[in-house]
Amino acid sequence: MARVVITGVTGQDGSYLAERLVAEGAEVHGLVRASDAAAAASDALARGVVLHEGDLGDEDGLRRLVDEVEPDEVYNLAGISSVAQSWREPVLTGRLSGLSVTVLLDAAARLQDRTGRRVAFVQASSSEIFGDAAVSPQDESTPVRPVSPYGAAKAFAHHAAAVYRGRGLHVATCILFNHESPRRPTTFVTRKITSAAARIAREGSGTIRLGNLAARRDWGWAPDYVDAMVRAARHDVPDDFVVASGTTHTVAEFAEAALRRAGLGDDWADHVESDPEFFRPADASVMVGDAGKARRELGWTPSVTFEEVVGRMVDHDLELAEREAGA
Ligand code: GDR
Repeated sequence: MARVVITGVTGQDGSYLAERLVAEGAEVHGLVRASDAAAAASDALARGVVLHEGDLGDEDGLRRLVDEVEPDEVYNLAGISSVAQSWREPVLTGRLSGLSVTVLLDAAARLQDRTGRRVAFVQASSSEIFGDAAVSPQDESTPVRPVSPYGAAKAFAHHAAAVYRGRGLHVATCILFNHESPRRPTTFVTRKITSAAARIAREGSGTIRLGNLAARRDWGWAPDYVDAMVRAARHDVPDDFVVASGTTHTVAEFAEAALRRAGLGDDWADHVESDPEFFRPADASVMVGDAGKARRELGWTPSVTFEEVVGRMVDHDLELAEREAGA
């Protein structure tokens, strides 16, 4: 039975990944912050995850976790995941999403040396490492040139992963483009839109205040991206893999699709406003990934289209709004 450590187990990807690995019969250990521990405990019990309270900023604690569990696979999904937040807390972002990755990589490499067993490590890398890329679509050879503190932290971690791969650790990076689900918090634009669309549909009026409506992103379905990470961990050759749908849409198009799904099709534009408050100091204008390498080498394919991602999220939020109204 595989023993697995997941950092960020309470997040969108971590929870899907934990469910999948538990269903496969793996022994899954998850790192949770003290502040999330109580809430996570009830969920984790249902998911069959062994929780370990800890913090990415605590180097000794991270090393102890790896030493004690002696995992076959480590999935590093924890960190500050919001680009917008990284502009407010750049130093913390660098520490948690950048430096702490080195601690985990180093602990995994030492474990491998000590036990002589392969330790597979997957780093959740990000399309944000490419910044405002000069080429489109972006692939594994696109220059790393971030434009946000989050992107810089992820770029550091991405390079650190390659360093430890060179040292003999089985490190794969999945360069994840945006991936969504009903488990997304509303701090991200997709869920902000779908939850607002459901509220507007329910109340009959209202607007969604957004930032840059022209930003183009490559939005996929989160469980598909988790599947890519598992494939990367178990692939013979540790490598970098872009994980993306290959299609790109503007924020305005996402809003239109969501409002249409919620039954507000014809006058969808009346429900959307652009507000300078939500613009970022710098933001990539077009992101779209070429996942050809993941398709060829990992046999990975995305299974859910853009329209269906939007549809599933809106349907979930309509149901939620209905339940809350009835409560
Ligand atoms: P992103 O996701 O920054 O790409 O990072 P987010 O959903 O926050 O933004 C996507 C795009 O939408 C624009 N935008 C807004 N964003 C937010 N949050 N709120 C708004 O009101 C709004 N209006 C427009 C943004 O400027 C941006 O262009 C996500 C995270 O999951 C990262 O962890 C991950 O690494 C990357 O995707 C790939």
